[in-house]
Amino acid sequence: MKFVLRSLLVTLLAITLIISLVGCGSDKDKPVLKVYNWGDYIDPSVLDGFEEEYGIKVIYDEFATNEEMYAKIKAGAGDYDILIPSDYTIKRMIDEDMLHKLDFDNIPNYKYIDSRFKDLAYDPNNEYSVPYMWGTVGILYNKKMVKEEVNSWKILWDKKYEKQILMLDSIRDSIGITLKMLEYSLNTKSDKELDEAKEALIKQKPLVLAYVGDEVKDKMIGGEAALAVVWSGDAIFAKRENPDLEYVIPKEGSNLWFDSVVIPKAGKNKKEAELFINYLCETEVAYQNADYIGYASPHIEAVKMLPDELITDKTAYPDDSDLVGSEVLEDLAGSLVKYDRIWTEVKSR
Ligand code: N2P
Repeated sequence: MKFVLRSLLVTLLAITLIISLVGCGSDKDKPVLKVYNWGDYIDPSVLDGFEEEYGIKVIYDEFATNEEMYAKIKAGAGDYDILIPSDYTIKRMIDEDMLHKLDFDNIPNYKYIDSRFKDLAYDPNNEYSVPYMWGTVGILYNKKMVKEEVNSWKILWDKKYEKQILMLDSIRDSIGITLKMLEYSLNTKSDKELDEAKEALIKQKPLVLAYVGDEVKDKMIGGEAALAVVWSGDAIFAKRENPDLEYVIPKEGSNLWFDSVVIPKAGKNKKEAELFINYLCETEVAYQNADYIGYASPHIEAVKMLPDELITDKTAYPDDSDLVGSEVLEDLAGSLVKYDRIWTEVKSR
């Protein structure tokens, strides 16, 4: 009897041990990192690499615009540890005390970031953000469908291209390029200029096939439209798939943008977040990521490793002369409601 009891106890102990060992190895006990990034904006193997190297589970979600991301965080609806917003939205989040200052001792690879991308106006002393990618907004067009020279935003108002035009479903991008078409600043707060932009967008609407997000790439690759407003890296991606496509920054100038990695106060894992930022800035990782997504990297060493055909392509890496007249978006603070009203009105027509 004693023997039976003892072997029963031993078996029980062994089972408990096995359960706890298996439990340790399972995902539920791993530290986690919640990342919120733009759609199609990372090489998935970068995330796998981070999980493997550090044993940290990455929970990854995507947004389509800065405004969508901001609204979610502001509403307390996402406890993300990492966000990758654009310049003007980072400024707004700093002003509203939504971001942690970064501990750069934990991000030694920050040294690889080109100083051209440090201390920019949205984060003047570079305390809150680490540059991720940069680029422009421009027109992607299909040379088989558009036979004339494309050099002005005005072509997006040409009736010849009725229902062959794709606009971005993004308030600052679409109002911004309309303001540039009218030769105004894309940061204007002037009621008169904004009124003109609204009228122009309403006039353009019958020519627009759709207001789109990431699907713009597939639509242009598939030849579904002749002209589209796109972000430069998406143009690189689409041009790789369809050689009939070409990208241009119109002569009136455009939006020059910077997307940077930040740590929101809403998150719970600042240490893991800084580890992740440092990982993104490892040369091999930054190279692999930039090569995969096509967007321009601010990482000096990674850029050196990229294929010649990418770094000599002005779509991704424009010269200063291509950027004449281009502006960086600024946070509009109280004047944002004017833009909101315009966009609501245009979309509801
Ligand atoms: C990629 C998103 C690009 C970000 N789909 C433009 N700032």
